[in-house]
Amino acid sequence: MRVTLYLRCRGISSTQVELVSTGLETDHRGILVFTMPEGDPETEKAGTTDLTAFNPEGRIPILLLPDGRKMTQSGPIVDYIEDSLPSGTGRAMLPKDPWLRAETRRLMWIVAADTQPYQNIPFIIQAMGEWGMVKADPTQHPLRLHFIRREFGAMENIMKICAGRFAVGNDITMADCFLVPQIRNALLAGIDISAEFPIMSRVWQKLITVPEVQSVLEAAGGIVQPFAFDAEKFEVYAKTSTLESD
Ligand SMILES: N[C@@H](CCC(=O)N[C@@H](CS)C(=O)NCC(=O)O)C(=O)O
Repeated sequence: MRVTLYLRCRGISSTQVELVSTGLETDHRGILVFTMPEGDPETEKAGTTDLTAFNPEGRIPILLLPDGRKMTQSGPIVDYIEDSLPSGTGRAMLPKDPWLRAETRRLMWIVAADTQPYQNIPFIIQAMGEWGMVKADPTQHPLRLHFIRREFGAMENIMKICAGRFAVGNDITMADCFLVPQIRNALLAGIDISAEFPIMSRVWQKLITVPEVQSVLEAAGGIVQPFAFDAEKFEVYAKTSTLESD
């Protein structure tokens, strides 16, 4: 979603960067596993739907270039696209001022490196099933709530200084593209961002009026992340799992 928001807000057309949805399966734990879509020409070329043929980490997003090169990680992907575009065209997604560019990237890194990995639901499911972590609804697990609140608190303090109508200043930036999915994820966890993080909440209220953001959110199932895991499989896995892991 970070990359999709960037593409849409930057005004990049589907002839420049085509978005391809992954296939989806659940594993024995009930965790979603992304695969390359059946029937896609790139899947056919690779001869497998296994995502690790495209990204050794087995994660999305993946940027595939016409010459076959593949880039992963949302930050490097948006940086690469941004650096490849003729400058001065379309909506700028990074401030001109070097300090504010650093502020933008600071927020992006806090989301991508310090928030998302620690509140990741597949990780929480595995930790409950295999490593004896306290059991709770994975979407509202205390570990998840702790790390979202810790990092949102930090971003709130940073945004006291750098936010305007958007996360950094008065124009939408890449930082907003990273914040939107993380806020939606916090809403799934039941966190009341208007009560706890008023500046972030003000920026969020503005973001959801931006037509490009609205259409990405609509296509992704709404303002609150509709996370799905296979609860039945998870129950069985959590009861019977041993220390064996994959
Ligand atoms: N740091 C990576 C995170 C990528 C990531 O965790 N993607 C999730 C989907 S939003 C994924 O592919 N999860 C599958 C898995 O963990 O196996 C980035 O910013 O691109």
